[in-house]
Amino acid sequence: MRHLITISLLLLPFSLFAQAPVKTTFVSGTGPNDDEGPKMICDGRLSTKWCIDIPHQLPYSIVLDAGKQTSIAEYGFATGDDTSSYPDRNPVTWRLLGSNDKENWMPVDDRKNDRSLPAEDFSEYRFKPTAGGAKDKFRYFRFEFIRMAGSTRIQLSEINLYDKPQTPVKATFVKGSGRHDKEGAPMIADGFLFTKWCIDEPQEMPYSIVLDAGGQTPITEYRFYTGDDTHSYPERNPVTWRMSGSNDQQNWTTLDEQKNNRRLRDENEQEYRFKPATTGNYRYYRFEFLRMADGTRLQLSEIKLFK
Ligand SMILES: [Ca+2]
Repeated sequence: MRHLITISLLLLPFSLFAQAPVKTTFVSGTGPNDDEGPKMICDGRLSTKWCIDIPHQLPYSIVLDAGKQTSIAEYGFATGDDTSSYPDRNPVTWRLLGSNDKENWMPVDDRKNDRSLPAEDFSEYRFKPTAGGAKDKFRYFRFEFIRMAGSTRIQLSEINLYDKPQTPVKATFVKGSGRHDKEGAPMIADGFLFTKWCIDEPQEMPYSIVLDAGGQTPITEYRFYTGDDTHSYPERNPVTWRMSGSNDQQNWTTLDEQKNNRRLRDENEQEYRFKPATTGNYRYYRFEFLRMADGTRLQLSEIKLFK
């Protein structure tokens, strides 16, 4: 119980700072209106989900009403309550269309075989639309889900529309493990994906990096970017790490812990997004890498923080 109270107190700043989605109402969607029906996709609760498997009705659709004409900077899919057990229900191919009359639809985004959604429960992942109508204003938005990762069953707990993009935090390098040579720790926050931090110094493990957010800033998302040659030199991605926050660089509070997380693939300069389990008002952020896919060699090209 005490643990629960601590967690909810830590989560409190999140609700104050996290960006609110555009208020949408449900118009129509594929599937029966039961307790795992399409209406669950925009009821504002992660604890309810849309979960259907009706192959003859593919592509599955969801139509949302934004209430007024709005351009969408990003949209977010939130995974279900048991996606870690059933990751094959994540959509991989879909379209987003916009309309002002529900008859004429313009393409807003188009994704083919996009495997960004993590095999994690209650995790929101955002997409930036890039199709022809991405910058146009629409009142109605229709999602068409064409293919899922492993089956015809889809599940998502929420779809959120955002009129502003998530805000990156300008973080500067403070210190890190290893020599500060051309593949040294400072390369993790120089803004370039073609420069990387690459280290294999087992005696210095866990490897750590400290970033300065410039002022007390609650972080709601962090992103790892794989190296420029991770495909040729696989198994250097981290699998076990810890993120902590501090205001004096001496007292650190753990914000996120990942154990044996194999989400990072052996591909070059790929982005992976993580939501810390908790957030707080900290200026300094430390990442400690305890284990890599194949032992002790780590490489990452960037770490970015978002508020
Ligand atoms: Ca870099």
